Amino acid sequence: MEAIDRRDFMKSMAGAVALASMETKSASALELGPVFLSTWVHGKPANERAAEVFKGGGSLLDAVEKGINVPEDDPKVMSVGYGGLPNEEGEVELDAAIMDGTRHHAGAVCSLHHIKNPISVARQVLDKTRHTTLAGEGAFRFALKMGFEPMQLLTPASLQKWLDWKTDPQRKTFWVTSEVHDTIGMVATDGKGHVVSGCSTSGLAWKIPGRVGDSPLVGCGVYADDNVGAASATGDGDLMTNYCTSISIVHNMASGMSPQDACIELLRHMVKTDPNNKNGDCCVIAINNRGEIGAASMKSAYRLKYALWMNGESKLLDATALY
Ligand code: SD4
Repeated sequence: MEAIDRRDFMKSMAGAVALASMETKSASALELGPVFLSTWVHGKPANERAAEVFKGGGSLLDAVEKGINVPEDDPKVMSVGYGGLPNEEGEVELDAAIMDGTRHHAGAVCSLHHIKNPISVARQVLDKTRHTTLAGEGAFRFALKMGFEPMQLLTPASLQKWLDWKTDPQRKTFWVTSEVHDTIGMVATDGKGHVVSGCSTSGLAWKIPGRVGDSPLVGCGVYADDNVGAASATGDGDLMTNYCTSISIVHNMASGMSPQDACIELLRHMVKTDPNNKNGDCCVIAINNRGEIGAASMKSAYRLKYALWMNGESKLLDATALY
């Protein structure tokens, strides 16, 4: 019998182990399938569209982009895209970002006007440029160059709301109502370890022109890293930007926490640094690269309803609230 060289033996063992782990990985990937997790009630049709695009052969980025287009196109959703509530001068300014966990790269647009699908413009920034973020007039001109049609984003309903606000002597400048929800954040996996995060919003109603919230900022409204997972956020972006919520959650997951614990830990940290943050409108969602999910709100008075699409089932659920 031929003597087995120790090195050859070790090599073939390593090969067998690698093969076995590949088989395990593909078996669990087959079981898992894609997962889409989005913020608020309008996240449900967005997830359903995303799942449809993915099943039809689109990439995970295509799926998240097209899913987010659904509330952007819907004038009844008054916090995203067409029909989103305007800034204090009555102009709709949109923010969006999309991040690819494989390339570890995002595309983003801030204060974009007259274009109803900022997430698709952000996707073009990601795919067609070496930049990450375009803002204001530059973002608008870029969108025109990419073939997007300019349009009036105010609807009769959003114009009326702005007029009501404008003529109210008691009006507040930074105001998120508890009824008109809100930014769409979506995190997703293909079930094989790839993750994407996307976010699109008209921002806080009646904001000061030029104000940029957390949604289009990498690490705040979006973060995705295939090595760990992805996160997104909705709520008071002026507060949450200071905590880089999405990257903090992904880092919490990288240290071994489940997505749910990672979300809670971020909110706890916010309160530890300033107890007043207990009153903040803060909601977060997360997914890891194994398809486990998390969703949490700071307070029950601003509790996140989130949408989950998994195994062909589309659901709406209430997130845990810390206070
Ligand atoms: C912003 N985070 O512009 C967004 C708005 C939002 O729930 O999500 N509202 O601050």
